[in-house]
Amino acid sequence: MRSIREGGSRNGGVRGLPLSPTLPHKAGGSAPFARKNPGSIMILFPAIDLKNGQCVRLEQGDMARATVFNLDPAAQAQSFVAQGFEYLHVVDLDGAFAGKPVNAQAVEAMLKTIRIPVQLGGGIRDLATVEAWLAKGITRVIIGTAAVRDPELVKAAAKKFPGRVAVGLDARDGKVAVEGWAETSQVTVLEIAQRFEDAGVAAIIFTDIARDGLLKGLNLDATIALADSISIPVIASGGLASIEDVKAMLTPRATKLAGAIAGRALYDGRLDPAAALNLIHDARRS
Ligand code: AMZ
Repeated sequence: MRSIREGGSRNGGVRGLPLSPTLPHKAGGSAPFARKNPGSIMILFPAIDLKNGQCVRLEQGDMARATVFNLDPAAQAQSFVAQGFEYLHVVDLDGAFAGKPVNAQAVEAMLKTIRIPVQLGGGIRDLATVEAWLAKGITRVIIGTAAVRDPELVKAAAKKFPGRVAVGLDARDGKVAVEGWAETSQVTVLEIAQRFEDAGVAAIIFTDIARDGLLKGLNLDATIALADSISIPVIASGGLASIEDVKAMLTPRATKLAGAIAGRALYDGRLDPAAALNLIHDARRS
């Protein structure tokens, strides 16, 4: 078990928009995609995964199956902003394997370039690293491995930085994978998620590893089942393939979900950002 180190208490600059996926939302409405949960809105997060300072997509989290999509992550981030996205999802893949930040330079370059909120995961395993990223302008940190191995870290961080700590739970055969998904733990997603019910965690980002990077469609059934079992907002990740996934996210059965992460579908051009964001904005207005 890792020890929790106390760092400085500087509170980082919050970049404009939503700290948590639960934003004020106009209640009511009867459009086909109306969301009945007045406490949440759907956010579509474009993903930037960093490997060797470059922007890549993996297949099922396998570093040997990486496609480089952009040599310049800051330019990629800027392009997502220009497309109208509101909140960026960034993973330091080398960091997730190393257990500490590795692509910090690329992340900092992104933070200097864009002004929308950024959530960042990968290698965030102690309080000092949480604090350092929040101080640098990351809006919300994502904790994966340490949520399994060192749950007290998540609790301490969420207490100290309310609304700014998310938990990343990545499932392989129902069990949570850790250390860059190189290891599979013996615990289920629900078991881990329940540990944090009262901890003030902003969101659970649930990834179905079997689908990740393979454009198989989101695993909405499992994601909704998780969201129905806990009160923490849940964000769906892994496999988002087309506008059909976005539509499904906006149907009444998915109202509890707080968002979805889009990766390869955006890079491959299979998901038109304007069409996706229009649907989401229409749903918010309804
Ligand atoms: O694709 C992978 N192999 C991978 C990945 N995308 N491994 C970890 N991660 C992401 C998780 C989470 O956002 O989805 O890294 C974050 C967790 O990192 P850590 O270091 O806290 O376990």
